[in-house]
Amino acid sequence: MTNHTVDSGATLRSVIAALGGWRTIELGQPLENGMPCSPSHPGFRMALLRRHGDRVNAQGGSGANELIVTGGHVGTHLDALCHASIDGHMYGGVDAHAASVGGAFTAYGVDTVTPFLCRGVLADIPTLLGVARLEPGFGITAEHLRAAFGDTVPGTGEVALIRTGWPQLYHDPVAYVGHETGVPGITAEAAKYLADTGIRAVCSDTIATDRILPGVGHAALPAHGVLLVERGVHIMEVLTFEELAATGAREILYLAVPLRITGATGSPIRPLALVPEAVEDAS
Ligand code: UVW
Repeated sequence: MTNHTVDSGATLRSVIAALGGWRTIELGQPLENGMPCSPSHPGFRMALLRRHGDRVNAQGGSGANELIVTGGHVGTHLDALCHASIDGHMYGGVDAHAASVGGAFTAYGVDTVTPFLCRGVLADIPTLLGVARLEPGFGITAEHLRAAFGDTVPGTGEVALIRTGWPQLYHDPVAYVGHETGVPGITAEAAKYLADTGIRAVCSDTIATDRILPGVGHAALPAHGVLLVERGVHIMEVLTFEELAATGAREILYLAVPLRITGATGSPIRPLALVPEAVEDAS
């Protein structure tokens, strides 16, 4: 064993020991039949194909397994840059049609997205405005974001977590999706402000990140165009920041990993926040 290996091991143990005093908070929603799903995407289904006892071996053992069917943008997920185009072009001017010939994107697919292990900063807009959750169709502006971040603006390679309080409606898929009734979200101007900070991703607790105006539906998503197509900033959706907000923590260690689905436009993720216990105690 070399000295380098010994030092690495010691460093690793001290990092792990330090994180041992930290609390892990789930930022994603469970995947289950009947959960909210955007009208633009196929839903999620899980069916047990084999139950215990369906096939039993000579030793009395049996295995159970399931079939899972899902869209890439269903539940808590990440949008790869190839998910959106404007006038036939994706981020960097790539021809969207040419990049998808063959049934999988050859540019900016979700398999090219490396894991997120970085600082995340929460913009808690309901707390800023003194409400439980934002109104349907409410537009979060750059001014709201500046006020919510204060002196903890996220920076290059980091992620911004935008809280609307909308997961309070997650049990009601029609209200949560808000196709007719609307959903709060960021404006295109707010998306430009976020991209200007240098962040790698915007994480939202709604199904579309963009605001959905009542009566307008999910057809127009201008912040998607700014982030994915013009600025190369990923989007993660259907997160929840309710538990995190209650701790009082505004800066976290953010962890999320998309699946390496070759040439896909999106992937389920399981995002986590790590916060020091001291922050939790302070809330
Ligand atoms: C919606 O806009 C509903 O989701 P996505 O951005 O993944 O298409």
